[in-house]
Amino acid sequence: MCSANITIAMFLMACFTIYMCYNSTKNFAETCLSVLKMQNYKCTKGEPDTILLIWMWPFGNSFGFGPCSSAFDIHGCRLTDDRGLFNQAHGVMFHHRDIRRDLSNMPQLPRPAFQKWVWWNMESPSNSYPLPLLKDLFNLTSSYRGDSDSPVPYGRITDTTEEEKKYTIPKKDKFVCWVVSKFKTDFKRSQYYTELVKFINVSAYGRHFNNPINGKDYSSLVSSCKFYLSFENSIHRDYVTEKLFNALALGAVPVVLGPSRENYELFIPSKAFIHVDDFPSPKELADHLKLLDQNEDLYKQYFTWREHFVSTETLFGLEHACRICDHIRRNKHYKVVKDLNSWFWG
Ligand SMILES: *[C@@H]1O[C@H](CO)[C@@H](O)[C@H](O)[C@H]1NC(C)=O
Ligand SMILES: *[C@@H]1O[C@H](CO)[C@@H](O)[C@H](O)[C@H]1NC(C)=O
Ligand SMILES: CC(=O)N[C@H]1CO[C@H](CO)[C@@H](O)[C@@H]1O
Repeated sequence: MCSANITIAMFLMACFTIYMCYNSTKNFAETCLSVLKMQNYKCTKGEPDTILLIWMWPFGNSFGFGPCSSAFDIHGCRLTDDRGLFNQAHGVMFHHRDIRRDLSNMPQLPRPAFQKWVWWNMESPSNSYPLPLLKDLFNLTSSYRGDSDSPVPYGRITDTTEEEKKYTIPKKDKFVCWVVSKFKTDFKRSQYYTELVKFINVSAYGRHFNNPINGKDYSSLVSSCKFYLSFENSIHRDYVTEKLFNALALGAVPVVLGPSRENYELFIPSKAFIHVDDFPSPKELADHLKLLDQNEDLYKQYFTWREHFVSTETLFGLEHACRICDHIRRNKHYKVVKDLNSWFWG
């Protein structure tokens, strides 16, 4: 919806003013026409909303359609899961992990020429599988990858408000913590952890350690740790998940294992985290953590970024839908994703 009402009101006032103030021989309508010419104003009623159809809910879970306008300042988007709107939809979103191998749950109707199909995936290549039939099907991509048409990282570092600048590091009664659900011995993170605990004690939680932690205790637990092992389950470019952004938001210094330090620095300030690759071996990392544990001033340096920024988590689902809808609205040109599989899994 454009600000059409305000524009029309201003337009009529301009007509009226000119009509009254100048001894014009023209009638009111003619005066208006000349104002239109003067303004070169296209009197459109406002562009119709861009319709984005969510063909399948991610993992079957509805995330609820909040308005894109209040959450992301994105206007002119209408999100729907009503398949009856297929022929009108400007974009249709398909969640990769919910697509059947034989595509039997994809639309069987002919696709309108203007419609763009969006491939949507937040899982890493290791946690999702390429489907051969998806090769030349999509027009746009929505994922955590920075080179997606509509990239949505798992979290963001944003400016603080004046209120948020007053920050105190939460009280600590734990040294290094880790919460993990999947502990597979072939995961790099499991191997690193096994070495690390030879040199330091880690407070470990989760199913694998028979020490489950429920959702509501998670935040206070992480806040009470000096360091948090933000270890990714698989190593891929830009695959930097909520394990990192949560630790930053909750005031534990993240020790990361994932893509390169350089890659992390595209997302968060270089001095906000410790990378396992900063050290030749787990022993040296352990020594550094022990040093920081003893030296409050050194430890505090990992929080200087916090004077200027905060860490915020992505609203899974809604943010993807709103951002891709906005992208479709702004980019009307023809576009195809040539070889999805070699781009994402190659
Ligand atoms: C872990 O903590 C226990 C009890 O405080 C201590 O005896 C042990 O030496 C610690 N282990 C390491 C590797 O620091
Ligand atoms: C979208 O991609 C498909 C498959 O590559 C293509 O046939 C179609 O014309 C494209 N549509 C638009 C609007 O770009
Ligand atoms: C401002 C304006 O339009 N003035 C016009 C008023 O009417 C006389 C006579 O028709 C014109 O000569 C002026 O230009």
